[in-house]
Amino acid sequence: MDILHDLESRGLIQQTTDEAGLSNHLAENQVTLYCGFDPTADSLHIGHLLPITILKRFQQAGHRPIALIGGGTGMIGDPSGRSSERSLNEESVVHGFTDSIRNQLAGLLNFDEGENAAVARNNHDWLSKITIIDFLRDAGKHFTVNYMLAKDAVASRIEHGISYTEFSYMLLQSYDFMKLHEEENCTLQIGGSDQWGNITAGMEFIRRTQGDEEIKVFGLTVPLITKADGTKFGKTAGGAVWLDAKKTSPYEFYQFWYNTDDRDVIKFLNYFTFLNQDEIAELQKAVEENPGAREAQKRLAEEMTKMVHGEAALNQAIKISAALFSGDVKELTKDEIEQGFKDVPTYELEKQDVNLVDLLVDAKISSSKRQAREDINSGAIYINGERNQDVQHIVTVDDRLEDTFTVIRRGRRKYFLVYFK
Ligand code: 629
Repeated sequence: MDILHDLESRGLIQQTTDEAGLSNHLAENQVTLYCGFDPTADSLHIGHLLPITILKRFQQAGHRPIALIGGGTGMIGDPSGRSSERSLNEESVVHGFTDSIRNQLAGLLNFDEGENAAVARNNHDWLSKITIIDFLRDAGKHFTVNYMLAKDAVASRIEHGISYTEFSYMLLQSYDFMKLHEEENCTLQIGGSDQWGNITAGMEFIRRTQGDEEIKVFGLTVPLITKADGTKFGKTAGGAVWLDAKKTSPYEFYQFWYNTDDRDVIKFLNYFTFLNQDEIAELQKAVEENPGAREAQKRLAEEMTKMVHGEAALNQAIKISAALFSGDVKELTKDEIEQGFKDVPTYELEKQDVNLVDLLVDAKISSSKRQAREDINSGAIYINGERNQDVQHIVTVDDRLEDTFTVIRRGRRKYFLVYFK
């Protein structure tokens, strides 16, 4: 199957500027394409994953992807898809974000394989060098304000206001497409559907500056990801799902995908994974016949965690998930306990022996001493996975995992962590 049909069958194409033309262009050439990522945080998040996998799909089909890091545009702020003005970050902050994001992209795309190795470029390299006079003459003159006002990103902000800074953003992104077309023979820009206006502005700019009717440049956007329950994709109670393991642990990342709704899981397998149609059809059957087994969710979580964090982190995530499910937490390492119990109520105290009843009350696991004794007597209290029915029990070094943690469970699933400093 050719790349466009593969994308289409996965539901990954929102819009293309000239589908037939692009299809021919891809059939006849090794095409250089790009997607841009602005350094607005110290990490990419799950919302960036779709265009990244599209770049990978094009690369696997023999084309050449450029990951453009917006070291320059990140200083300005894209108004696309936003209802209010962004606050500007300090230059040194943007530089720091740029480095982090470049490193992340390096781990996700193949930058060292032969003639279609991925390429990284930073638009700060050229945008920071243009003078204002050249910019207004060479770029500004090709855009009418009328054309710019008609773009969604601007039109939707007219009522509440948009700064001249953000208004100008589309010219910078257009300049990039022109630059990459010139220097890298880049002929296709991809992005989320929020980028349609910026992508088509760039195509317009290339046509006008190169003044050649024969010039072939294309744009392709992927759909906005929606969920069956109507909530926003990529957000959890804890906020965004980041690709940086320090911000969202591989275990949390695994759990995020594992918790996908039955109604969304097949769509997400199509969107995000490299499984083929037969494998996905098998998993669809599994969802229909035995949804309780969550086979499709498990596979999705595995594929995604492996892609972003690697095989070892995936195995850890699986181990933590199994331990938390069975209650058998004794074999977990310090790092695994920290990942698995990050969102669990944690009580800190000095390394010392403590009476279990007192601990249950102090850590707010039981509401009173009387309740604590009742909880212990009734068999509701587990220490590191083992039921403890001794109301006299003293929690000692023997109850500390890695000499630091005591995992207390009350009832079937309610976990608490005692952290001995
Ligand atoms: C210079 C900068 C370019 C081309 C693109 C850009 C960045 C672009 C943008 N993109 C979003 C971002 O940086 O703001 N103006 O966070 C984000 N993108 C990936 C997808 C997106 C988009 O990185 O296109 O739709 C999210 O899925 O919002 O020359």
